[in-house]
Amino acid sequence: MITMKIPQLMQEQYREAKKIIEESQDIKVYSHIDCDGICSGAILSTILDRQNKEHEIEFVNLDVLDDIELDHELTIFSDLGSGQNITTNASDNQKIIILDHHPPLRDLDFKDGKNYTYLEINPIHHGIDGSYYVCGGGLCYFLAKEFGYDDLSWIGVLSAIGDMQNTKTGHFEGLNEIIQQDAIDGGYLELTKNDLNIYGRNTRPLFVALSYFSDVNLPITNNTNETMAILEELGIDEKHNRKTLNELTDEDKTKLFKCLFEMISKAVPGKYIRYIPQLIIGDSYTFLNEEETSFLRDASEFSTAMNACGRNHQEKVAMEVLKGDRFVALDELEAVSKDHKRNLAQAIEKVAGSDETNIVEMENLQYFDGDGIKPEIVGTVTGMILGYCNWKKPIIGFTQTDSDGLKISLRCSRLLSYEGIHFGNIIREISSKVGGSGGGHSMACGAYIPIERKSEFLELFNNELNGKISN
Ligand SMILES: [Mn+2]
Repeated sequence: MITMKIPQLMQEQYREAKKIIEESQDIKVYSHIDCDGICSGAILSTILDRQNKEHEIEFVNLDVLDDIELDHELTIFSDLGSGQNITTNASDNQKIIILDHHPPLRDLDFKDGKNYTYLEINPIHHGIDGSYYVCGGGLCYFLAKEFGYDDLSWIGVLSAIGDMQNTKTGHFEGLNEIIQQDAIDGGYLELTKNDLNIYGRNTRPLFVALSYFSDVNLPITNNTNETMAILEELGIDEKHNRKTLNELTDEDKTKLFKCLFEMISKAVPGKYIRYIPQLIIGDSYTFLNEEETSFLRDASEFSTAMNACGRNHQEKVAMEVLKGDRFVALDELEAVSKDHKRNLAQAIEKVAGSDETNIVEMENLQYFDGDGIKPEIVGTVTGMILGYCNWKKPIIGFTQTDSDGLKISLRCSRLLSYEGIHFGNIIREISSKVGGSGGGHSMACGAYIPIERKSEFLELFNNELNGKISN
């Protein structure tokens, strides 16, 4: 049941945004480089196409936005802008629209004495949580809906998956529920409640998919011999037909659930047992307009491909796929994803492949030096390294940026975040103490700091976690 509605004031903002767009000719869109930002850009671009509006889209990192020059009649910022000083160079008669779900710098009634149009749509201004209730793509979808383009709802769903809006409960809440319902009603989305939640349901053989389980170190983690043995034992894939999760009957799924539940119960301290169902059960999302065996069919896999493009500066390829190109752009997307996977595998091999361990364990955390790993992929690599180390502690990856700074990525088992540790907040605090900046989600976050303050950062971080990590 849908319990949240778009607040009236926010709805009025959408009407205003529609009017501003209709009255503008020369339009520029800035959007973020991740899945959410790419979905946002694709929705906006589709609206503008359908309205016959000339427009330019640029996918950017947050750091290029501060004091940005505005060269167009209307500049739209999506999935970013609320937290950056984008108004510094705004001149009279220019127009700005922001659709962002990150903490805003400016109030709802922001005015700076100049005479330009400023419209910021941010759920936080309306008391709506921007981490779990709506993200950038969702905000853009509601604008599309204002124009009557409900058919873009599925992209709103994809953005929310990419933004991990459902991680706390395994399903969508708040305004995300409205988007999900629109996509179901339109026939674009099939929602399977409380499905087995294992990544790669359409494209990975189950014995491979299971081996990537890394929230807890299990006998099956990174061990396909073990996963094959288990599937055989359960009678799910006795002949090694390389079944995918999607091909399993409900009965088989129940068997597998029980098996995983038991296995995890044996591996975790008692206090975590109540969180186990959340680790393996969640709603799954199928895009009905995609081919059955395509990696675009499952929302999680689709979002991975979007992120792969972002990490490799191919956001436009991703956007064209979202806008409907299933030929040229889709081929390019597959090539980007393939390259991306190879780069990740090489990086993992470098960190976790050899006998000598590159992972250094401190009292409350562990880290590795990812020298040579591109800053764009160090986060993904860090997440994958989790399967090779102590899951009870967060893992931190370091790599150097082009500008001689240090990029930090942190990942941890979802169990740590279910227990209430918010690493995004902790990393924001600690990185600012050493002259950097950071933030993010409770279990996936990052920061940039000056390179010479690395050991200080580690020391402070380790101390901050005293009493919070069980050894
Ligand atoms: Mn976002």
